[in-house]
Amino acid sequence: MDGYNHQKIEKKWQKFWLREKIYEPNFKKPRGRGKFYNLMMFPYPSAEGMHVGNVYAFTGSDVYGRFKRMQGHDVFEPIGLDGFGIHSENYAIKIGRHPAVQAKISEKNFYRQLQMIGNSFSFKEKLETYDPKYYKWTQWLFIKMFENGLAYRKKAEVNWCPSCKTVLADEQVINGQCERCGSEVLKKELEQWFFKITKYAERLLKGLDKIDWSEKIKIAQREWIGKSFGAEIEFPLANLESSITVFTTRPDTILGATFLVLSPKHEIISKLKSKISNFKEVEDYLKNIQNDSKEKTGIELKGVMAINPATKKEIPIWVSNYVLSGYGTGAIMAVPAHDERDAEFAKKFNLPFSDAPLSDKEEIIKKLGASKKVNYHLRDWLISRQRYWGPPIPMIHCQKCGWVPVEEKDLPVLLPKVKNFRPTGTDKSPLATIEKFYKTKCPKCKGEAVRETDVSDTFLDSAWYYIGYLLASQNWKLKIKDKKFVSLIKRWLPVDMYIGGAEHAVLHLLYVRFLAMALKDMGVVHFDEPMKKFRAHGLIIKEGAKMSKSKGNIINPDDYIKNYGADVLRMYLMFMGPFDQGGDFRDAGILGITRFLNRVWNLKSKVDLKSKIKDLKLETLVHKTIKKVTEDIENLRYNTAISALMILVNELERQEKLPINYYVSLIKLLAPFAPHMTEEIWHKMNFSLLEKGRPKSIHLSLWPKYDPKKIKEENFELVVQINGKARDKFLVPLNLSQKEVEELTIKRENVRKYIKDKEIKKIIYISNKLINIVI
Ligand code: ANZ
Ligand code: ZN
Repeated sequence: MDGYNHQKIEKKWQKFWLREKIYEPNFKKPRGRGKFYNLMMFPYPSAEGMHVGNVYAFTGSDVYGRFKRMQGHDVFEPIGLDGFGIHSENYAIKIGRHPAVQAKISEKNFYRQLQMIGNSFSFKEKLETYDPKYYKWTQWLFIKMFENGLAYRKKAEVNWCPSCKTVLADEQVINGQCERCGSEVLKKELEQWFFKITKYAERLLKGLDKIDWSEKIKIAQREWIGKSFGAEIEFPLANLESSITVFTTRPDTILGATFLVLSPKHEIISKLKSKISNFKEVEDYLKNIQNDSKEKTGIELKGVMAINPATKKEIPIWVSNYVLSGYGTGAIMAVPAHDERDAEFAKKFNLPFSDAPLSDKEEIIKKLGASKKVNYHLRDWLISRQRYWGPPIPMIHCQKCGWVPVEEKDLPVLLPKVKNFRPTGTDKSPLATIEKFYKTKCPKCKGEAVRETDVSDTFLDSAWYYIGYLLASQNWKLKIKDKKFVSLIKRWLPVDMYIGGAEHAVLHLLYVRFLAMALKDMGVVHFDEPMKKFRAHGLIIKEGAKMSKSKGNIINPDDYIKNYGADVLRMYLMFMGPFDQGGDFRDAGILGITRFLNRVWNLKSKVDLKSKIKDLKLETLVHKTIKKVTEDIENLRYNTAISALMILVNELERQEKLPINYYVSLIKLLAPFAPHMTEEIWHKMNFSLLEKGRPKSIHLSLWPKYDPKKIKEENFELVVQINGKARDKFLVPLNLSQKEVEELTIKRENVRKYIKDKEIKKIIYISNKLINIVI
């Protein structure tokens, strides 16, 4: 570009924005049209630095934030690092550097890159989850959860990743594999800390109806919560006083229930010990059971029978690994004729099928005296991790007083810097080997006590960081419960727009909602839903292939920014496709964007202050472009917004002289995508003189408005006749197909009330004029 040195110019404006605090909101009194909290999922700082996928997500979020700012909102767009956790720690282990040392190195690199991409971040409020100032509050939250009965310990069969050497929450096991490292996850029986997310199952489900979130995320959460309606039915045991209760969603199939199946953990098994004739074999089976085995195994409890309460017939009782202990009652009635899993099991063990008819659902429940029952698949959130790189769980165990939380004045419980930070592979974290750390006094009785040595799940760090940024805005001087802070929360939360990856659907995005609900019940926040709007972004591939180190096709954003500039990279990324769908990164596309920005830059030489040309066609195009870009950005259709700008530039280039306001509109519409170049033009051309308040930055100037009168309507008034009588008329875009016009017409209430359920015999359409429906 003529006289455009992107390396120099981009740096210059980045410094200017910081120095002039262009992107720092007024926390006390939001300006203009009020606050707009524009949040993007913060990255975990991998050592390789920022991935182009991060740049893509962050740019997409930033375009929206810049747009809102120019629409007059006081935008808060913070950034930080989700630096605690297994991922960062695994990398540190791999290269043999202490995670705390590595964190500082990655941090520096990340902030350098985050600076380079030219986002309108409020850098003053940045935070890192491994900063004691931050995790003090992560620990405080844990204690609040404990005090409110939402954190508890239980012994349970939990997921164990043999490679990460720690337990994992259910959400962190994807198709039986560790979400972090991909290893096959095993089961282990351990006593651990859990958060009672199940208490909020119904609220988490209901809340989905009132938030504006990507539909796929809502679907995933609904499925994960897994509400099902059914009944608990009692099956008496033959010749015994006891019974087995099953949970079924199909009580209507009960006539076909030919046997019962218990989970291997079912307590009745040991209670029936003296009645079970093959108890020794049963015990052997239970001992050797492979929980992670995909194959259905099982054994019959011989010597005992259950009675089907509907048929009164005696049916056998089996134990099998396909019945889960944590769901329903841990016992099922097997209906091989209607249930595939039961059928598979029945075939394998030669158990009877029955072709009995279905019963009436409601009636059978009444007749059997069974109770209706709602179940959720959601399990409590396993919070403990047997790892080093996380916030120590702030609990103390005392022989006399049991579990006692650390006192608030003693927070944070600092993570000690230890040489041997590697996971031990036992069910204890490395902190359990450090006497100086775990030996302590009981806060209650002052007697000898020991600290919890596990750390908490990284997902707890990220479940409240949107509040953390507000703590950072007050230099960490306020406490969460301070009146002043509570009013800051009221002023700035919930988050208005949240953008991030869909892979977090039932992880972070579920936890963050749960924690907000818990905090609301504790009186800390005033909302149930922390993010009013969430949009998932798409993913980027390179020349048709997934990016990976082994393929050597990783895109390093640094190189592109250096060679082409952040503006070009940003704009290219946004132009690749609809933001929610990602796209295919091709170098050839980069050159197209470079040329385009070049043309915008060169156009400024045609700007004429005195130009009086009145070109109606051009004026219409400018107004239409404003309308289109405005609507497209609002809906994250950045690619089509950019296309519209390209069309406008083509037209503007044809002019000999350019009216100044057309050019100003163009660069304003372009500003969210190419923030540096447009800022340079804004200053070079002194455009601030044209605007009230003389904004110091194009990014504080006002978004262009279009005049609806100047956009010639491309509609016509369609006359609707029914059996030849005019019954309705409405505006329809010109040149639709007959089918499209028919569809619009049939939907009209005015039309429907005539048609009702009568058959349509014929439709006659006179293009761009009239439609006649014959009934
Ligand atoms: C008889 C039946 C007949 C069933 C039929 C289904 C279909 P949801 O809640 O939708 O996942 N079930 C109940 N508890 C179970 C457990 N602990 N482990 C494994 N399976 C269990 O499905 C509930 C259904 O899953 C229940 O309804 C039960 O099988 C089974 F044609 O009962 B059904
Ligand atoms: Zn004590």
